[in-house]
Amino acid sequence: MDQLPIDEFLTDLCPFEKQLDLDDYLGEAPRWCQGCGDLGILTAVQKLLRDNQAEPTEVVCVSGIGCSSRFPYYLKAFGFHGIHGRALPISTGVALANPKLKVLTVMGDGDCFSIGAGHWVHAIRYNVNLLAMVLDNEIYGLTREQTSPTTPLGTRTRTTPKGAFLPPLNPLQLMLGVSNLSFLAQTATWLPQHLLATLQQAYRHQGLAFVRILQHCPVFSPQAFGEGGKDAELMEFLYHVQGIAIDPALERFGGRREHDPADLATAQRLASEREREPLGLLYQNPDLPSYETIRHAALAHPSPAEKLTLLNRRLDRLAPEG
Ligand SMILES: Cc1ncc(C[n+]2csc(CCOP(=O)(O)OP(=O)(O)O)c2C)c(N)n1
Ligand code: SF4
Repeated sequence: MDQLPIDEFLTDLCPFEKQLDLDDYLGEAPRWCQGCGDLGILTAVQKLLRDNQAEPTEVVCVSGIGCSSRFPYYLKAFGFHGIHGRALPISTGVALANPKLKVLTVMGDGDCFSIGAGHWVHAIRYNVNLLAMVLDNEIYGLTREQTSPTTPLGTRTRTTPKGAFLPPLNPLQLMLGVSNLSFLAQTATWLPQHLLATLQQAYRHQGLAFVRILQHCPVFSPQAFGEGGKDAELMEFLYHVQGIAIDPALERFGGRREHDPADLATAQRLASEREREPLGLLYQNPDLPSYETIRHAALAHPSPAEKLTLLNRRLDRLAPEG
């Protein structure tokens, strides 16, 4: 009798024991520019899925339009390369249609904070189960260097050759003012360990976990964020037992400040100061129910009085007219 090779025999015995590794999440070869921070984010997301042993068939990556929005091609999972500014409503639909899927939303700063701003605010309020990432390079990359909502005042771009006229939007401050915010963190592409640790915490969160990732774009905004983290004076790591762990090796990239992520008022103050970019978990409320939880609870468990009303309505339909 032929013998099964040992690997096949073990897989037959326990089909769910196969360990997923990084290769299982590799999609097409990325076509981002050399040195683009998006490459590091892709690696971090692949490690995140590997560490959580997420089946690629149970992950959906949804994006808008932009350099950053090419993400779904490069990640092996289900993908939806959507419409500029519309990644969040598409993601909301996916998450509500099948709550078992892990939904990863990828947007650029123009995508989310400009054309998608209305969706951005309401997605936060709805608190659907999503991991939403904004890859913020302070410029429109794909369309080659137009001013975005986060472009600093005075920056020369193709749309403002004499320098941006308006002070930039402060996305952290805005989000910390939206009712029902449940998770907000900030990290950066030149800090791979911090980036992965932040995504891990966001992945575990129930509700909308929003992560703004300061993204180095060496082509159109090389000067942004102190030339991609070179100026440690501009950055400050937030630490707390409930927050994101900080490797001591990171200290040369910025200062440190203790911050309790349950403290909304201090998070709002930190976000508005703007002297230094806070890196870490700004705010988390694990007790806020997600929209799915609220809706499914309402549908699945009508109260006795609601059941009686529903029953009476059905019986009324059967009653003869007149
Ligand atoms: C409705 C619509 N308006 C405008 C565009 C043109 N457009 C495509 S990408 C983009 C901006 C991309 O910048 P950002 O969102 O910051 O992403 P990045 O390319 O920097 O990753 C614009 C204006 C479009 N595709 N669709
Ligand atoms: S233009 Fe900038 S954001 Fe776009 S791929 Fe190149 S480096 Fe990345």
